[in-house]
Amino acid sequence: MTQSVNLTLEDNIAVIEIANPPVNALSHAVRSGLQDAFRGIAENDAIKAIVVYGAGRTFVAGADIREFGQPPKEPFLPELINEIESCTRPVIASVHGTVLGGGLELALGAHYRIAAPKTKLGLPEVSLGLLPGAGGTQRLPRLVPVTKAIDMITSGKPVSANEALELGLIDQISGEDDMRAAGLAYAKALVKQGAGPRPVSGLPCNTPEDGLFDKARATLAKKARGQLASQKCIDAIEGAVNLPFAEGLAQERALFRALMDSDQRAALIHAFFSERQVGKLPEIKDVEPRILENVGIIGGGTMGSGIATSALLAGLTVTLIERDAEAVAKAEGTVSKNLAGAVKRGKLSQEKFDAIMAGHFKAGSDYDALAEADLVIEAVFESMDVKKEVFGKLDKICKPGAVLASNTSYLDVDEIAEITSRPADVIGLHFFSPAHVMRLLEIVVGAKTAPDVVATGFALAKRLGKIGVRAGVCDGFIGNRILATYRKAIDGAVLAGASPFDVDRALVDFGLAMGPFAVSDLAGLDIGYMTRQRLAATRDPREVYAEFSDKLCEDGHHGRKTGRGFYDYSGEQPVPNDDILGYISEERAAKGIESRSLSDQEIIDRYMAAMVNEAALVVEEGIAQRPLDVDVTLLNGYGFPRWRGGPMQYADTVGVDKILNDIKRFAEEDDFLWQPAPLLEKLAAEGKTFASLNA
Ligand code: 3H9
Repeated sequence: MTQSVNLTLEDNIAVIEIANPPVNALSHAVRSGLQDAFRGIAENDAIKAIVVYGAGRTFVAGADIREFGQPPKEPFLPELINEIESCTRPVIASVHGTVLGGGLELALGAHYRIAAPKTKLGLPEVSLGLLPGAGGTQRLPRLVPVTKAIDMITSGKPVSANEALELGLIDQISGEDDMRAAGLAYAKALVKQGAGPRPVSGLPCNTPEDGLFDKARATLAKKARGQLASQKCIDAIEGAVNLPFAEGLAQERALFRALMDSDQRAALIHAFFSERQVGKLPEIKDVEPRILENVGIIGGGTMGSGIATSALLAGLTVTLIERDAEAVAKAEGTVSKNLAGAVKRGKLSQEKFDAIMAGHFKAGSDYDALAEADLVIEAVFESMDVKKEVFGKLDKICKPGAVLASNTSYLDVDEIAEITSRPADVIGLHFFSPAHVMRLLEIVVGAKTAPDVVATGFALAKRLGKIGVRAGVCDGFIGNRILATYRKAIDGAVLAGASPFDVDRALVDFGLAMGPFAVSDLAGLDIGYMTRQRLAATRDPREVYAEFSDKLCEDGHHGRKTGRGFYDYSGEQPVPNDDILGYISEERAAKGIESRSLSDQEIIDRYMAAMVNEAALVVEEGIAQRPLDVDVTLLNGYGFPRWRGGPMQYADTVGVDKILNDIKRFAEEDDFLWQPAPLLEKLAAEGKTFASLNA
């Protein structure tokens, strides 16, 4: 046995504790320890039953993901679980916390299951590009209806202890949280009843409704577009229904191994660890964040109201400031509507909603109400003059130590900070719309921002359930700066001969949630227009500037909000606005460009090369601390397909040298836009990956 597995005996019951903090993952040491424990038990006839439980905050949250990608070491989990299931005395899994993946599979290999009331049980492997590979796809549909097994395995979403009990996934909910004691009491009762082993593998598989698998495959082809794992999950579950247990298990294993070798698995696990790594910065290690209870928000438009909603849902007190009574009423209405939506979706109780509206949320037009705020987030019109006016006022009113934040998405946070007498307290907090839904928060650190203000930004992100990414000051920070460049590349593809609709389709097929032109319509074409106007004076004359978006905007078409942009929204479904093709061909003619046909692959290559190249500059300049910060930003704020892991992971997957060669190829057409980033050239020359810079 190992230190991470401890065996004790009590009244002829063997009690096995798994102690591998933080989440009792089934590392090699844990698997070996469990095997030793069960082999010892097999030789001791005096033992009447076995209880397995987890020390600390949870039972087992799965296989040890850190071991993935390394050569597997025996004992392998599927065989170990089979060995446990074949134990001749009853085995009881006494579980609490998050019983996930291999953890639930281990519990399914036990003969009886008892859970603490707040336990969550699930098989989230699909979100790591895998399927449950230790019997989960075979044992689960033997206990719960096949539809439910499909739902749990392909969504990865856990069920509550109550639902698990109703489904027959567990046998009991314990009356106490001490799972050693609860497991022992259950074991003693079973021994007293003379209950024997009850292997799930010996049960017949539940029978699915006709056509269930085909229906599930078709649904997932849309819902989980491009993802390998969800389709393979269905194959494995179908095996549970059609094959004897051992054969189904062998098929599950083969499917699991194939997924383990896939780029999607590597990308999704990269995303998992990057999101946990992104907030770990030397700058804030051991730095206490400032107190954060009362939040002030200036501006009650879509963004300000969204931020207010997010803060209120996290239990913070919010004071929102708007210009006049009419704007105040409008903002109150938006926040209340957002919160009512949360009640409807079961994210907020009606009592909490009432309490928020009665006391935790105030809106008015007097800045003095912000005197006691711990943090004020400005979300007013994106203009430096307007922002400076707001920060001048905040400087006079806010208490010493209050954090003063701007939600600007492009502007110079240092310039804003300098208007105040306390630049160390000023930070950028760039939320993404809708702010109560989107998970990304860019935390923009100015030249003088104090470390505890940075730590407060990260503490806020955590409190709001968001992922905070540290960004440096530049036009557009990490995300919008990269977006501006890849947007130029695809505008270039359109000028060269593709239509905006070709571009959107190719990139949606590549895995983006929406095509970039459809996204512009959603955001409002006037937003990008204003940014381009702001930067017009500094534009390099060598840039081939695409004008068709500006023309559309100047003609009054601002996208969805005006009913027309790149697409026409007057019908039930958006349809391409073919008028745009006229603007584009006029522009091509004026610029002397002969239109040619571009393959989908070329569109994707241009898009990705521009994204990776700008990202390399962003990393090189320290705007993003590491490549992983770029990946987390693009994954959580820009609809980049999670199963591709982000642009830097993508570059590592296809090869940094391939991206560099693409850039050189495109430079033959436009050598101003396509200038390789020195970091990209260096990595390619040294045969290194972006991931090598993450450590
Ligand atoms: C599987 O089981 C395959 C099997 O079917 C077949 C095998 C043959 N391994 O998220 P947190 C670390 S696939 C290693 O911040 P929370 C995590 O990196 C697995 N490490 O806490 C972090 O480390 P650090 C299926 C893991 O309370 C620390 O634990 N299971 C693992 O917000 C705390 O994590 C899953 O997919 C792991 N399995 O959330 C579950 N899990 O402190 C994945 C976590 O150094 N895990 N760590 O940054 C989760 O969903 C969440 O971590 C959990 C806790 C809900 C458990």
